[in-house]
Amino acid sequence: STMTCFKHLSLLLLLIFFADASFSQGIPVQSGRQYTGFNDKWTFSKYELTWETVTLPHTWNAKDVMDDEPGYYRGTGWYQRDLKTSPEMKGKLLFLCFDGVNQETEVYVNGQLAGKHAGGYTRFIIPVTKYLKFTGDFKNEIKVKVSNRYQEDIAPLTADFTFFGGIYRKVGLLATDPVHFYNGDYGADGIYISTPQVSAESAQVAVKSILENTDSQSRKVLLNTVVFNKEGKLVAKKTIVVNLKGGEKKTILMDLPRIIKPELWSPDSPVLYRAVSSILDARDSKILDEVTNPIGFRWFKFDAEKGFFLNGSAMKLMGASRHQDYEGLGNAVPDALQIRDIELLKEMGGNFLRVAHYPQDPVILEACDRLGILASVEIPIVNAITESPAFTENCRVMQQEMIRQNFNHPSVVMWAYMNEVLLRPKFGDDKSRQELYFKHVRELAENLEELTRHEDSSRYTMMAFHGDFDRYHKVGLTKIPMVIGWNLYQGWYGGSLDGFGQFLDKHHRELPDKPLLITEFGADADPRIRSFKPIRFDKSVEYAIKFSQVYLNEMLSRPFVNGGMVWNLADFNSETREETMPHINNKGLLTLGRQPKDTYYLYQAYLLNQPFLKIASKNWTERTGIADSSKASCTQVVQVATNLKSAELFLNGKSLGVKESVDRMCTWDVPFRAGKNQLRAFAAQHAELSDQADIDFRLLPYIFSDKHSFNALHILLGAERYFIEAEQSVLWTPDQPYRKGSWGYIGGSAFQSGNNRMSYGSDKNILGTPSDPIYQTQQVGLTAYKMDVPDGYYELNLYFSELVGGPQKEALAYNLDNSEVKENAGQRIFSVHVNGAEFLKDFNIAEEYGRTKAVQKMIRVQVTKGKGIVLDFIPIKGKPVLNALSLRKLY
Ligand code: GCB
Repeated sequence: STMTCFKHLSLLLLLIFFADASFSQGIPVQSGRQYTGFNDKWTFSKYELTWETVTLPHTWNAKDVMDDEPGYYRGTGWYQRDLKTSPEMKGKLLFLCFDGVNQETEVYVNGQLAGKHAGGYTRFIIPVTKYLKFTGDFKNEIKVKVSNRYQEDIAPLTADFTFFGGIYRKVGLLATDPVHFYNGDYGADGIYISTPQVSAESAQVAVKSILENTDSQSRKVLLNTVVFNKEGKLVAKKTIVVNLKGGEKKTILMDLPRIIKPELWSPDSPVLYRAVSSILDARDSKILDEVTNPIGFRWFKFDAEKGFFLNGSAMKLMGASRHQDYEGLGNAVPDALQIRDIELLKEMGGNFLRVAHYPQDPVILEACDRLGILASVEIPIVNAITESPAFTENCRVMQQEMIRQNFNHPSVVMWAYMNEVLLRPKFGDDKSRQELYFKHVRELAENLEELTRHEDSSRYTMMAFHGDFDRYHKVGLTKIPMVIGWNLYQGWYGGSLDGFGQFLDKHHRELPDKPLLITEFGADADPRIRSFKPIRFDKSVEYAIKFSQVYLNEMLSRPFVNGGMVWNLADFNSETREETMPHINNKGLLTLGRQPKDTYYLYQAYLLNQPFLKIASKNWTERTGIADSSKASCTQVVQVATNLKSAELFLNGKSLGVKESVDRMCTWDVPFRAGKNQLRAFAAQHAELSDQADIDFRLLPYIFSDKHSFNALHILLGAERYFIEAEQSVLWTPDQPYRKGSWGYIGGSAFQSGNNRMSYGSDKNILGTPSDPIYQTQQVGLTAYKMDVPDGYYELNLYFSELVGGPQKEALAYNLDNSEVKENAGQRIFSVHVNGAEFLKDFNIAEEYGRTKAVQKMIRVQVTKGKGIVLDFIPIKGKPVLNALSLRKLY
């Protein structure tokens, strides 16, 4: 009826009214500066067809990096939002401030291009006033075009991390008066604070301020800088009168009165002062603009012989590098989670953050200032450069953005600009062309070095090199930066663990005047993989522990090593990686979702000053293993990480003895029983320190006729590693050669990839499963598999994957050993018989399923007359294989 129709109409109008009203709630106008969030009510579209509502930060790749397939969307995305003005806003200057957009941006206001930006990791500010309407419906359309495509003139060109696209950091709307601190200076806020002289007795503060008057009339203003101490007490103040002509921009340098006995800033006591800069109208003292910055009083020095000094005392810089992404979120990570990372670094005992490989969200350095973490920041020139004026110019702009935007952070002690730039030098097959390339790399380095020293003479410069000492030296790069950072992986990508200490000594011998930092070192640890025979590249947590102990010992014992940053604080996305966890680099001490691995506890034991004790493998709560012969228990190693001399471990209330710590670990052989096992660790001298873990142990029978309950077997063939499928609560055990009364393979050998120095089993991405390690190892050429199980009814699953051939893997740039991968992807055909009956006939995995695919075959088996289960593998072409096996007793 007309009545209901009218009702609907009014409801609709009401809705429109509310929707509209909420747009204008935006910016209440007041004098001076106002900075408000501009993150809600955006819509996003990839192809401008359908639009979805999004709140910033946002990335369009959060989901498509989580799939099994290689690649992710690298192209254009559009963002759109209304900006409602009001009559009172007229006369104000409005700016859109983007904290970070990856990586090319164009900002349109009411259809007109208002500004552009290149580079995904720095802040930029777009003035929008002149494109806005302050009449009519006051409605303005903001449209932002973003692209994360490959662009040869914008760094990074390639890197071991994923280039998530989108407006992935926050956006703010800045409103200022016509007289204001200039914000057209590379995204900075126009105020640069330095402390040219600091001691425990006194400190000097120098402030450079850039003021701008966009009015046509000249204005007389007061420029005021006030410094407050941490209690909020005024400790220094200076005011000068400034005359600004119409349209004038002026740079003012001022020295503040000396501050007597400043409280110094340090990791142990990160005391911050607060500098408030304001511009006041000289007539009525009305505040026209006001900006607050932190000050930390500290001085520091890097030394090639004695290491790093802060405020006159030696201090080894120990910490981590950090990437900015997070599980499920890509690079669009809320502030709280980012700040948490810095807290986790602090809780680990770290005092240094390498912000790598690019400047990160402003909250990161703010947190470093507050928590007392020293930092280096770098622009993302990674692996390679483009020899073009545009690339050089973009690098220079990024470097200036980085320095000016972060100039006032007391945490920052160095600026860096190239990471492993000679990792895979271009033109390897044309030596003279390559020489020219090297010359261009050197010139770019010199260019950025000079720029950096000119921009900021109070800090050090740094480049990070990979372990090819001679290459960097020959090209002339070792001379350029003030500090060299080495990224070293001896005992991981190549060489052996001793190589690390030898390398340190080589640098010390050959570059005795150049301070060095270890900017990277680390080994992958997939927390699902465990081993009691850890070896390089098995991805076990245990190998990473061993690796870390060696590296930490070597660095801590050499005073000339200024510091070391583990690679990496947390696991991170790297699309081109295809290892046990495809598309993820597992070198983090924390997982992608920031769960601590054992290595994190080890670092705590090395770095914390206060007494520390933790059961290192406390997160390995579901264990399995084969009973010690004729016993009702299985003995496995448990380690306790501690910085104390010794610790005592109890199993179900019974002491397993006091053990001395070796390399910050105490080690016990623990006889686990089936079911719950309670571990408690104590420190003799520190009764208050203890740790506890409840381990659920699934005991596998030594021989099936033992009385231990046996429900299921999950066996990885060709492997020495354990694999935990936590969601399914399935625990995989390494295989054994067949033993009478038990189980095991007969014949064959473990799979070795053509590229075996780089992988454990295969490092190919197995498609169709999140549990790649089940398929990445295999027994090749086995003739049989026997299980002497008791009579009963069983379900048997065989797991296969053709590991040879398959999609050509992009050579991993970090594989410094990578000998050409030559694979003989010939035919493989075999049959499998189960207790004499044909199960798989002429089985050709590659043909039926494709290569590197997860294949699972099930058969139910009746076992009678004590015959157990016998699988016969009958070769037809090539060698038979089996990757994994599981057996479940039904009845
Ligand atoms: C490096 C790179 C870093 C990689 C790391 C690795 O040397 O600088 O970007 O992620 O090695 O894990 O291989």
